[in-house]
Amino acid sequence: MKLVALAPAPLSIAILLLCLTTSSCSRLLRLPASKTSKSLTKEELWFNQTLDHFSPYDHRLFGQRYYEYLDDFRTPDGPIFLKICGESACNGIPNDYIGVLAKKFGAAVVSLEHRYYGKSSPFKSLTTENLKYFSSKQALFDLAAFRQYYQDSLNAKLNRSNIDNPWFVFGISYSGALSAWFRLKFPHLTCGSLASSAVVQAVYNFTEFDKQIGESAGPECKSVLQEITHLVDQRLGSNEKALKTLFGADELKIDGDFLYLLADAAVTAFQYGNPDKLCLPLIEAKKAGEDLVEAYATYVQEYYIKSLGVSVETYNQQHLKKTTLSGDTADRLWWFQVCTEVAYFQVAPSNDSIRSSKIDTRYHLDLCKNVFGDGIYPDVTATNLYYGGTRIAGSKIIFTNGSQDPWRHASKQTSSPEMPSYIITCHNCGHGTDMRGCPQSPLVPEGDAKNCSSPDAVHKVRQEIIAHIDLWLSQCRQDSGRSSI
Ligand SMILES: *[C@@H]1O[C@H](CO)[C@@H](O)[C@H](O)[C@H]1NC(C)=O
Ligand SMILES: *[C@@H]1O[C@H](CO)[C@@H](O)[C@H](O)[C@H]1NC(C)=O
Ligand SMILES: *[C@@H]1O[C@H](CO)[C@@H](O)[C@H](O)[C@H]1NC(C)=O
Ligand SMILES: *[C@@H]1O[C@H](CO)[C@@H](O)[C@H](O)[C@H]1NC(C)=O
Ligand SMILES: *[C@@H]1O[C@H](CO)[C@@H](O)[C@H](O)[C@H]1NC(C)=O
Ligand SMILES: CC(=O)N[C@H]1CO[C@H](CO)[C@@H](O)[C@@H]1O
Repeated sequence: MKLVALAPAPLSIAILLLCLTTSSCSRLLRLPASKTSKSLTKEELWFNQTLDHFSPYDHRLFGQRYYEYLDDFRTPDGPIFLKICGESACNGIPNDYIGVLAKKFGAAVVSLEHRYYGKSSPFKSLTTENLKYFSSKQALFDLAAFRQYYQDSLNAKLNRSNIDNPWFVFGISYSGALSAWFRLKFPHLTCGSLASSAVVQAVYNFTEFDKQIGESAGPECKSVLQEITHLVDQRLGSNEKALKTLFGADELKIDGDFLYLLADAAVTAFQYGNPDKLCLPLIEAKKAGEDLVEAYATYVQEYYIKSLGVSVETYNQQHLKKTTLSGDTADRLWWFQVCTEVAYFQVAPSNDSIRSSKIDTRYHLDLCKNVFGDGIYPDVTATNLYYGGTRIAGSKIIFTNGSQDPWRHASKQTSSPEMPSYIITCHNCGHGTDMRGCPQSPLVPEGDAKNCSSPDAVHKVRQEIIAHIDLWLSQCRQDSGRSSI
């Protein structure tokens, strides 16, 4: 399963910008965004970014896309919230709980597209050779450079220099890890960090992922899912063609790709807060003595493919090999990050697994080699050496996780001084529930939590988030007050 990269739902309401140059308006007039709007802004802005932050000889630049949302900004000294974009095209600033926080704190919200994703590709072709500047380390440096650029341009508009607004960084999932790592590596550039469902620990054989699916499903649903896996493995041996056709997945010639699609389709229900969409019909089918593989195919086709809009092609290694910029490049790009830095190989545990045992370490390594070439495999030890994994030695970072989310086992789930960690526990609390509410697919505006099975569990953690942002922003203001005297 990918991380949070759900295809953003089509945006129904475009926000009309009246303020063409921000310098010309102090309180930044804009049409009020509709309450049901799914994004705060979609107006893209551009910034010239350094291609290689780690070479003194290479001065090439590339265009990086970003967004700003200033409706609630308390000029001139309100905080600036840097919402980090992760492993997908960044088509705007989604109107999740950050919109509520911006209003509360009088904050500006800015968001930078991750290098290589969406329109921020430095190259016209994504060959393995061209991906050599594609890493979380470069991405963190991008954020630091952008933060400086944005502060300077804001100061220029406000006719001042050498003044810093208090900054705070936010991210969910991989960008949640970037949010924690940004505070770790550049503590002077942000007052604090919210790291929501932040996968800070690179994991090679990520067997806990599948195990969590079993726990999130509960015994009854789990056993049906295991029975389906068993039947699928059998039919793959006896009648492969009919089986793949049943799932609309004829194009997946490599069995591992096909089995990965089937595993992911189930994962999605738990990761994004829709467990009943999967489990209720399967348990019904089991009770009625119906063909379980057919019942599962209905779920995959009707829900995963049609309703969520996930494309079968996503799993096809032939598709992952495409280096052109046309279409959605995020699949290839995320696999590159998996295959070089973070792994999170979702291999079947040796005992009691939900997914097919054919989804093993070898499958993942073969994929990395087939898609990117010889010598491409993830060095998770180096990644954890660089960032510290769950032993990250940061400060002023809030970690949050959803109880049903398989990714939480790559996150920091225990509190330590200066780094509180919260688990939001409820039946449909998944990936990024604190920011996104329930369910997260489709995205609910302002991260509405009322359809979480325990809205109260979400509210409690949100109160903690607000308290920490408040405290750390005020400490930051005191410090900068002192240093400027
Ligand atoms: C980025 O660089 C291009 C080419 O040098 C230049 O035309 C453009 O104005 C620059 N953009 C910004 C935002 O600095
Ligand atoms: C900034 O300073 C310039 C030159 O002193 C002045 O013309 C301009 O009106 C000022 N702008 C603002 C927003 O104060
Ligand atoms: C991952 O699992 C494979 C297959 O079970 C095993 O050979 C390998 O040693 C494991 N690697 C790590 C780092 O745990
Ligand atoms: C395998 O899983 C089953 C079901 O959870 C459990 O009862 C059994 O003890 C496990 N066996 C081993 C060797 O861990
Ligand atoms: C909450 O659930 C109700 C009933 O299923 C549904 O009508 C409503 O649209 C949901 N609201 C949100 C914000 O998802
Ligand atoms: C802070 C917190 O809630 N920590 C809990 C996170 O979840 C693990 C189990 O997965 C518990 O052991 C921790 O107490």
